[in-house]
Amino acid sequence: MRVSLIYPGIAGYGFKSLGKGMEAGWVSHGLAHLSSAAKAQGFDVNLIDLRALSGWDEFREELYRRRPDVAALTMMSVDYNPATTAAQIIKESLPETVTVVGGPHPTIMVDEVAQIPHFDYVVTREGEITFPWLLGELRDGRHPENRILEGEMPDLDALPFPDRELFLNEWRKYGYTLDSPEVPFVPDLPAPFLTIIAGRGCQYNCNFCQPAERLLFGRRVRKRSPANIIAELKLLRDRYHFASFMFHDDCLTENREWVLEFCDLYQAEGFTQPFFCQSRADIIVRHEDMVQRMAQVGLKGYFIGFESGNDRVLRFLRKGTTREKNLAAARICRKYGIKIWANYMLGIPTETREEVMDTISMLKEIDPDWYSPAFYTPHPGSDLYDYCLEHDLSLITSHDQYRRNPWEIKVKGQDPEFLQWALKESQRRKPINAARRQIRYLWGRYARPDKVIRRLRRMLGV
Ligand code: B12
Ligand code: SF4
Repeated sequence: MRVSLIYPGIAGYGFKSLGKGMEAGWVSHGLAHLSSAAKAQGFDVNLIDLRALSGWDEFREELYRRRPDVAALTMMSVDYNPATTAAQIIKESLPETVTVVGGPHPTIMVDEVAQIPHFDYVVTREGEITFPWLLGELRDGRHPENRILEGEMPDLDALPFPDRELFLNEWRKYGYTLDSPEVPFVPDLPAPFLTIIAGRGCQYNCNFCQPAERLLFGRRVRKRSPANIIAELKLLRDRYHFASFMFHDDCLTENREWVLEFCDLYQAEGFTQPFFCQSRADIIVRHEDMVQRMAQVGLKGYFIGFESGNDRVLRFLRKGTTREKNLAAARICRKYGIKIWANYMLGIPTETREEVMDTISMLKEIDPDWYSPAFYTPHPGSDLYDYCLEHDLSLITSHDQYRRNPWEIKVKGQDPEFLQWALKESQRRKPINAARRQIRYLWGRYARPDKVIRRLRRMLGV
């Protein structure tokens, strides 16, 4: 039985976008896990990655070439249109092929997705147990009557490691002979670079995100054991000689003991590769010792959702932090040389101009290494999305608009000109900070003794 997994992630950069930044340079761990789970049960699995193709004609050609018995698609809300178009083309080209869809959007908006006739089966929640089961049923000629199947939670340590080669082999066919399994996104994470996931779920309750995470992964955070992560990292070290990596977990650091155990094992096994992960300001403030330990073993940067510099807005967002904690967390990061990727939002429902100005002033204090602003976007599955619908605030008319972009404001009642100004101003450093950074950059580039020695050696040929 031939199974084609289909990655529809072209909402951002479109077709022929492989290698362009995070969106088109990273594997989908969801599909990579489904692949290894299905292969473990003997199924023949391949991948069609829309990001590698030139357009829908080439997609049709790939379908005819592979003639899958089952085509399975993953879908975030933003992927709705390309995933639906792909399913329609599959049904037109190969009517016998059974189509299955799963992922965040089908889990959160199951009724909407179930209405699409091009999908034969909709799998909600996690797929590693249910998907191979469904394949087995289909192989044996049984077609489960229920089109909507609820996935089960697997024991994460018992799962085979995600099948990265599914993606990398496919990318190589299209000439992407990367010197890195995945695309690094900051100079602090050198190639070969890759991403990894240590667990699923999030115990926090931000209203612009939850309950989507709980719907997908359940109420409790489940983590792979540190030993299981280390075993995968060892395999990845042997196979790809990775020089850096990043954890994708929503919040790697919610469990201090887990983190400390991971750090001990990471060091004991001789790993020194730098890594990034997501954390939260309140956790950083609460567990400075953990931050220090992470920095000792290789942590180079945290993604932090500061979101706002105003306490009322932070309460409205149920963020569980305060402006003061945000600032304190940034100071702690600086103390241990950890770089800051600052996620924040502008144009949040109910937010006033003064409150936006608080976010701007907070960012000037934090002076992050990278600014990651977003105009607030109501994402299905979140309480704030429901609030926007109830108050008729959403300006979203197509699923494509769930994508973050710097030109489109997604909720009503905002002053676009002011928000565009705020977007720029929030990223303008204080002159003193800008000068300090410039000096540090020039020193690093031209005046570091090791670099000077290397340059001299190169010049002299010794
Ligand atoms: C890594 C990540 C990214 C990466 C994606 C890299 C990649 N190539 O996959 C990047 C940074 C590019 C990204 C971008 C965005 N992301 Co994102 N991302 C994540 C994150 C943190 C991890 C994804 C992951 O790998 N999870 C682990 C795997 C194992 O889980 P999974 O993919 O869900 O798959 C499991 C199940 O869903 C299911 N399943 C999935 N597919 C299928 C298919 C079938 C057939 C079956 C049976 C089952 C099944 O089985 C899988 C195994 O159990 C999640 C949050 C999270 N913790 O999952 C958010 C998340 C998926 N992202 C989200 C969002 C909103 C975005 C953005 C829209 C943000 C923005 N404003 O720009 C963009 C969209 C990018 C685009 N395509 O245009 C939301 C999606 C919400 C929604 N309603 O769709 C999430 C859930 C975060 C959140 N809580 O809000 N993201
Ligand atoms: S925004 Fe981040 S911390 Fe908040 S609930 Fe979602 S995943 Fe958790």
